[in-house]
Amino acid sequence: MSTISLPSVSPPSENDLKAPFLDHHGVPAQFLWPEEDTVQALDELNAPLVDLCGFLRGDHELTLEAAGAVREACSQHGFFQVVNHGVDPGLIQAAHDWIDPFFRSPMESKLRARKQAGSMWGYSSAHIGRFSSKLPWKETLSFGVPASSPESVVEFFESTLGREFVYTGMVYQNYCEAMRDLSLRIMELLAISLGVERLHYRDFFEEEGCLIMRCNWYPPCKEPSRVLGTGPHSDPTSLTILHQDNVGGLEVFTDGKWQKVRPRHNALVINIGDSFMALSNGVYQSCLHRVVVNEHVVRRSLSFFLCPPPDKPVRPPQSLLDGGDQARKYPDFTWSDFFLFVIKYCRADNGDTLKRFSNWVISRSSSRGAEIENRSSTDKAARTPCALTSTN
Ligand SMILES: O=C(O)CCC(=O)C(=O)O
Repeated sequence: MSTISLPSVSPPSENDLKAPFLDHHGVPAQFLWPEEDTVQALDELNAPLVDLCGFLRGDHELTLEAAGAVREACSQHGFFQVVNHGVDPGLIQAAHDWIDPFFRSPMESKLRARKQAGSMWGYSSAHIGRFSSKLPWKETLSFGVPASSPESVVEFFESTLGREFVYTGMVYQNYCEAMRDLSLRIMELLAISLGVERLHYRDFFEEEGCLIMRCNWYPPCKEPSRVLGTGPHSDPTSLTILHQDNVGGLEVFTDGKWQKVRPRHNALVINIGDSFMALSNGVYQSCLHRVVVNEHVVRRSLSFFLCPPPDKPVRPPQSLLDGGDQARKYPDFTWSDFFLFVIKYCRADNGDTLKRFSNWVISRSSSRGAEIENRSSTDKAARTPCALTSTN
């Protein structure tokens, strides 16, 4: 990917912009969550703040120290935060500031970028159209970044939102580039922490790994205790790098309860995703998290997802399989099949996505002999064990 040198321009100020979603009063029934899902978190998560400075400059002792902290956190809950990560704080701020005008623009403008049926890219409000209950109290803008054509980020903004968003596209191209570099370095640290050859995971992701970017916008809600901004889920992807603003709301489930993640402006949140859990043969946990909403102010976050190459088998390195293939926790699968499973047939916030997908792969291979080949949606819908229903 190539970094664009950005001219210095100020984003529109908050006063210049209107926020239609903010006019919401009462909560429509589709947004209400069962009581057991909205149990309040009381404690703050005591997760390590991993200082990457020594690792990034090649200091052996400090790298081992960081790897130790990562191992402990990832074995327990798959969550840690990094500081001194090398990403320009000005770029992170610009990514927040330049997406505000989009979310604050009138709904008709946002709908120009609406996700089309069958696509994951574009604007979505509360997954309406996809699900009809337990809707998340949020709006999102998502796009994919093919490693082979990073300039497609600018193209995406221009073609879906218009010429006035070209600069925003340039900011996001640079942001995704910085996140990609950092995610690959973190793959090295994860390998060290697992005792795997240092470049093993980096090499797996570097050439053809897919990148996904999602900007999250959580409007204030008059009844925050009955809704969720994002329901409990683990990310199906491999690694998430998230920056949350200072409002707070991200929570992680660990030690049998929900725990709050205190926002830290200079830190980036790292979540292990389901497909990395499979790549570590279950040694590392994918992070179960959710987002609660605020009664008074908008909350914003930026999620960057590193995903496996679409068609390479997702399988752990031999060094993590002491007991040979019997020690395998999950079957081989490809990211394209897992992704399809998640977006078409399954609600990630129904829990245990990787297990359900693995069971499906195993039952399919025993009955039909491995790989999913026919990609016609009707055929897939007939074969899947967790088809979308009206209650999803
Ligand atoms: O907004 C957040 O803090 C988390 C967002 C999230 O879980 C996601 O984008 O999958």
